[in-house]
Amino acid sequence: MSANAGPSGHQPTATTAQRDAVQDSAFLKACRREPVPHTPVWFMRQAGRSLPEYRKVREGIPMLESCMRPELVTEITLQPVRRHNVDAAIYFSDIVVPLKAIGIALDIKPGVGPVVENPIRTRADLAQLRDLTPEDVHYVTEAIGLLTAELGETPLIGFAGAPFTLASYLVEGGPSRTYENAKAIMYGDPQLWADLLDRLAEITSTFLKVQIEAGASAVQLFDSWAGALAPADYRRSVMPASAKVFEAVASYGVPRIHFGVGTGELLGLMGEAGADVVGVDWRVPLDEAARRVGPGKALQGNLDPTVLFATREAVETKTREVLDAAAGLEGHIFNLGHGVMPSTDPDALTRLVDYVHTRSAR
Ligand code: 1CP
Repeated sequence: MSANAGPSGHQPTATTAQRDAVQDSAFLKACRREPVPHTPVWFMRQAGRSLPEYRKVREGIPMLESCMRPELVTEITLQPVRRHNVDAAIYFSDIVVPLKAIGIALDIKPGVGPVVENPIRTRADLAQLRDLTPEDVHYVTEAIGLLTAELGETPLIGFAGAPFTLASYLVEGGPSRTYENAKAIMYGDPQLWADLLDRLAEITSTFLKVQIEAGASAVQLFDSWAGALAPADYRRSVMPASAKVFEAVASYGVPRIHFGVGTGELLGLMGEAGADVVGVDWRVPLDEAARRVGPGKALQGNLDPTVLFATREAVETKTREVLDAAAGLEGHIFNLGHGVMPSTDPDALTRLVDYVHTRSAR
């Protein structure tokens, strides 16, 4: 336990000195586009997946249940911080946790992903989407209290799924490559679509507020599958709901990161939606991404996650390419262009953090 676990069994919380140190961290400075001692680095999906110590503590515990156990969440979130020396932790949970918390019948199937029992396809189905209250996710507040005390000077990133990506699971009933049912509603019944995304924006806003109020010092909105949309459709049918989420948490003053895969054509709009930091996948070099996003935003990314399967020399060469492309940016947070792949060698990640830190030291 940390030194500041309360005297009489009170839940530990971060001290003022810890909170100041977090604000001074390279990660938050880069998000705010301030000078940094080195380029900060963390990895999407760094918790879980590739780590043997993760598989060990998860043994026999279903994914959604593990998200509801504060001590376990704390341990899993800390594992990559201990092992890799990353500059930020990401809260261990899943984008469908708030949907489960309001009573939607869904499960996360190993090797598949989220599966929804009664997909939402009609106006009557919208009744499944009641408002989320902080009490519905009390375990998140508890876990973040424990975590911020343990993390000390390392910032914690909270996250949520963006309305479109959540809708893709709810409408399709599970993972999809084409989103035909979701797009059928988007094109064919724009009012039902707008109402669905608006409900999801409310739920997502509350979920992020809970995490910020509990101590998360940045948030990331994952619109992982937005790259399936043409810019005009994104602007008309998706961006208003994501903008509503960013606006809902604006007053907290914590950096807001916006990420999607295959979003080269959407980068400008994803910044416009209200993000402070735009996440970029590996398809667009960061200097070009900066031109598309425009001034006033930091960028996060963007090493191809499969590069980690190549030789050490190749990893270093590709990492230098990312750092060089980012050299003129106002703020850069090094990350992969999408999540860590489960079969990645954890030592390759540790070496990568060290390489980015050394190479970018100023
Ligand atoms: O980043 C971290 O280390 C924290 C953990 C985390 C995050 C940020 C998990 C745990 N899920 C997520 C977000 C998430 N979940 C996203 C956005 C990020 C991304 O694009 O990678 C998405 C799209 C999901 C949905 C989801 N949950 C999938 C993808 C399915 C598909 O459509 O291809 C999967 C496989 C899950 C299950 C899941 N979530 C997390 C873990 C460790 C697992 C695997 C659990 C298991 O099978 O036991």
